[in-house]
Amino acid sequence: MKISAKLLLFIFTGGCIDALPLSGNGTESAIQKLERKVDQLYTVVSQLEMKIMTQPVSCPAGYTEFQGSCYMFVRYLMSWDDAEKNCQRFHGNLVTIQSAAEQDFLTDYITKNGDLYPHWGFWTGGIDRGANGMFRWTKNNKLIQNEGDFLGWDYFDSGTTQSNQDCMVLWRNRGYLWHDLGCQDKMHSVCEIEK
Ligand SMILES: [Ca+2]
Repeated sequence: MKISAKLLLFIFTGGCIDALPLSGNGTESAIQKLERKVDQLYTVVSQLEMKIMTQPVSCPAGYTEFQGSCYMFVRYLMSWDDAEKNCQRFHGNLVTIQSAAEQDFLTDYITKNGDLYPHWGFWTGGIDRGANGMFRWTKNNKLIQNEGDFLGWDYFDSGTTQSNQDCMVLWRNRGYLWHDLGCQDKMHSVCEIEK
């Protein structure tokens, strides 16, 4: 009996405990050793979990990281619907722009890489189809005019309520501020995988 119990503990500990006293106080000591080993393993697992959680975001191929989100700038010209389908194929949606910093990142990236994107407009995820002037983000259907929302509209353009212009574009000639446009027009686009 004593030999098989020892063998069992040897197997459980992966051979870490060489000689196990198996009676009286000695048996308690072997169990305590095992408990310590388990505690050590829990510590190692927690440290590994922490390491994984604090790793910087790594974006899929074709995407660029900014503040934890991933962005893909699409050169091929498509209608708004095709552009959104294309983003979904790559696990994202057309971009939601929630801060001045995000707007600046997009503008800077497009400006720096202008040679790759000769067209004057980029589709975003803003759309007001069926509710004129009430733009929402396609990713989560969230209304864009809630209190505190960042708004990047070009207020010199009065066209945001035209009924045939339902899709939001970043317009180069207006510093990439937001404009509404007919959704069938063919534009570059920006996909985003949000953090
Ligand atoms: Ca965003």
